[in-house]
Amino acid sequence: MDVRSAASAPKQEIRLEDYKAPVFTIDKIDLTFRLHDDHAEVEARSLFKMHGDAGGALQLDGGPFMDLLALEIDGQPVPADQFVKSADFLQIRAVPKTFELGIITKVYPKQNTRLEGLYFSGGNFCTQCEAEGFRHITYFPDRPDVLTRYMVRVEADKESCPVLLSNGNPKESGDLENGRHFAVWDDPHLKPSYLFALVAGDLACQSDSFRTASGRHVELNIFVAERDLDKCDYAMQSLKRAMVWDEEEYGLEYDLDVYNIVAVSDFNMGAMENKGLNVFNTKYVLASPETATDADFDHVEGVIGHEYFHNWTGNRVTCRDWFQLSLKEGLTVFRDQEFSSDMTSRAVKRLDDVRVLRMLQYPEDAGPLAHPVRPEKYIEINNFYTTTVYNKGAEVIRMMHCIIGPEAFRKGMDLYFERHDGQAATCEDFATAMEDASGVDLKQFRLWYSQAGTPKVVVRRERDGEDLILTFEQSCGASPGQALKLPYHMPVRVGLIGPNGGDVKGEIEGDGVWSSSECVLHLRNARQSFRFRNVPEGTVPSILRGFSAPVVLDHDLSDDELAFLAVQDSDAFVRWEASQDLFSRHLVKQVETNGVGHLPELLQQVFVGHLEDKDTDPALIAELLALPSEIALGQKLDVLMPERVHVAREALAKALAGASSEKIIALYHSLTAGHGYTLDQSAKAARRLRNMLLTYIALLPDGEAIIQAHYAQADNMTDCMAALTLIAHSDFAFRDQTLADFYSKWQKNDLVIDKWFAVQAQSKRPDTVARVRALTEHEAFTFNNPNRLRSLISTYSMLNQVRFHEKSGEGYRFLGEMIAKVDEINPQTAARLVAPLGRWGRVEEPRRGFMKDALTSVLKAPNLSDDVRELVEKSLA
Ligand code: B3K
Ligand code: ZN
Repeated sequence: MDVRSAASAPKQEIRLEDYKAPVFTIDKIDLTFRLHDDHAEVEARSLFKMHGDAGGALQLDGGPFMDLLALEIDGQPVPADQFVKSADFLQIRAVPKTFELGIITKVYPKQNTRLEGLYFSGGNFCTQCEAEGFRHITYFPDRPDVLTRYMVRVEADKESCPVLLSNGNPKESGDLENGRHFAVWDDPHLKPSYLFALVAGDLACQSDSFRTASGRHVELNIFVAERDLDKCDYAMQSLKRAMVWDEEEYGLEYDLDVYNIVAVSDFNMGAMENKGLNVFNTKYVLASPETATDADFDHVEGVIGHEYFHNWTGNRVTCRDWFQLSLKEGLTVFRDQEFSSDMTSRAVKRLDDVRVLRMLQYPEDAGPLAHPVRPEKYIEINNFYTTTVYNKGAEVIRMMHCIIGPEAFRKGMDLYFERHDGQAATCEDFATAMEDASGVDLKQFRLWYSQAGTPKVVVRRERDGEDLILTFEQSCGASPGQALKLPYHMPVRVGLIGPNGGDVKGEIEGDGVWSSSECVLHLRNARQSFRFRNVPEGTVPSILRGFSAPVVLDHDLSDDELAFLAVQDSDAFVRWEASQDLFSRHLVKQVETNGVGHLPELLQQVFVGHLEDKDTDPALIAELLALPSEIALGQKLDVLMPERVHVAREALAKALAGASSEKIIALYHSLTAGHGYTLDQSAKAARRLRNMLLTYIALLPDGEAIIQAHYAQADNMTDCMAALTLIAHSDFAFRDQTLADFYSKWQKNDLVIDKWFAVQAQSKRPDTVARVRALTEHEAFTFNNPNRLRSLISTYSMLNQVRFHEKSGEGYRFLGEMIAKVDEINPQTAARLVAPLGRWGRVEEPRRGFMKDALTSVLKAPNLSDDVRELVEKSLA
């Protein structure tokens, strides 16, 4: 069946306010999959119970890519005039109160390039059902509030598919005729269809086991292609660490006899938390020192943890409807962030998370695709797996944690599970549990779920005799469909640093509470003041510690005060933020005046102070030394001027490098000595600092030789990529040869070749857009693999500000063409490429016109998907 010819009518908008509970329950479903080379037959038998007056009809969700072979009620075929089938649904005119529904469908996994439903990847059958993939396997009420018990039988050829997996516990297996075999899986837990999974293929397996606190023996398996078996160890260790962590932090144990993870190379996202059978993108499972960077190892640990934590926050308690997505995603991101903080460095992890939020979520919240953490309407739900739902959603949970405190938060989690285990719940249910456990009123706080946009907070100081008064003003700009915003309840963590660098306390007048050396101020009004009594002259406030609320802060600290905080603050976030603010202030001035001025003494002093700091974690020093990214600087300008930002930032980096070259090189070499490769935190931190120093060394006259040596001597991918990134930016004579050598060395390893594409897409060289276009013709490039598309096209358009915003408009035209092309193959992944073109409001003509032209040209593509159409239309509005 031709995938494109089956296009259905455009989808209608779905609204939260229209939610209606299902009028039936399903006691159980028995599924049989008969997998064949060119198709699969799926037999589904479900026990329905209708409640109330449903008018006697039953409507099931379906999809345009499957054939209906049989339809029965209680064993009797349903006559053709008793049902209607469209591309998207199946309606049976009249059904009894209770009945068994039998359906046989035929699907075509090898033709499924959308990677949703049942598809084929790297020689294996696998599924992706969240959010609405199950309806492409069989007709079913494919909504998260229909929970049922699944029994699954898989039949396939024994030689090509020796491994047969589904959710739950293994029940039975055996041989069949004609070289085929079967396996039966029984999942005792109720679950919605989006958590269904099946995998069948020829996979190797790394096994281990875990004993839960209450004594359950759990078999742990990671299934990968045979050639990747040596790269699963870190994922397995991470899984065991996650299991221990959830027991210790939340008292949550695993609840099946097996935990299976399968890694596939063609996957639309990072991973999927299917009950007992996680399916992962290989990127978040496979890691070895030769092929993965330290950041890759951290991501593996984070995503393994994330999917594991979903077993409770997502699976045991799931979402009532997709508007509640952040109920599971925001909460689970918060949990994985905390897990990673405990496993690595809390301070540095927080900076990483804040950076991601500002780089991806803030632009979303400020642009045409802005939506609340709990959206109110959507056309294509897959478009709402956004950084707002995930990352801002996690910040919302973090703020609750800060407002009610860790003990009450844990009590609230316990209460949430006590009340909602086995149910489909709402964000409101979660907030209520937190409120009931803490006794804190979170009514106003709930605005974080319903209002879109990043609030701005302006803080000003006043002295009144011995007292310091901080006055805060909060506001939030209009966003699509929301002109006016009400003030939020936001927690602002504040410390006071006395003139000698020590903490100062001053009794607060206003809604704030001290705990040890800092306090939490509760902002609830548009304008609110707090008086701190008896604060010594020269005290500097340290505001928004730990980035306690996802806002844009505008303060009145002087450059000298920022420099003081950058060195003295005990809060790592404010230290880093103060350094960044200091650099940004200078750079924004340079951009606005198109200046190439001198290096201010103060900036150099702060930079040298960081270089000479022997007391701080080297990973944090690395971040303190980093200049704000071009994207972060761009956000500080009313009108984005990408070239000026690039030139000003390069000039400052070069000046800083030049002024401290000896110190930089000495520190670089001191970190080299005696460090054999290990994955210890201290070794990772040393590599982070050393590789940060290398970015400055690249700007020195003798930098080329050091970088060449760094590359040649690298015994791990972290060091190798640090050098290769700089080489790809450079005019070094050995540039092209190095890239060619890297390619031939790694051409059989897809994840490493993704890095090779990404490093070229990130290059700031003026010829980048032409090279990126040429790379789409490279033998290793394919439009069918989402990782490859992201490594080249998303890296270029989302991370390379100056080269994407080429004045010629070529970057925009290229992206527009790519979106249309990818949409023919994989609409979900195509839709994820759209956002950069929607940011035309931040640039001036001619760029603005070119961006809109690129969007308009996408709309002209024949058979455009609902996924892409929804985002492009909103982006043009
Ligand atoms: N829950 C999945 C995401 C599914 C996306 C569907 N388009 C991964 C995760 O957040 O863990
Ligand atoms: Zn998730």
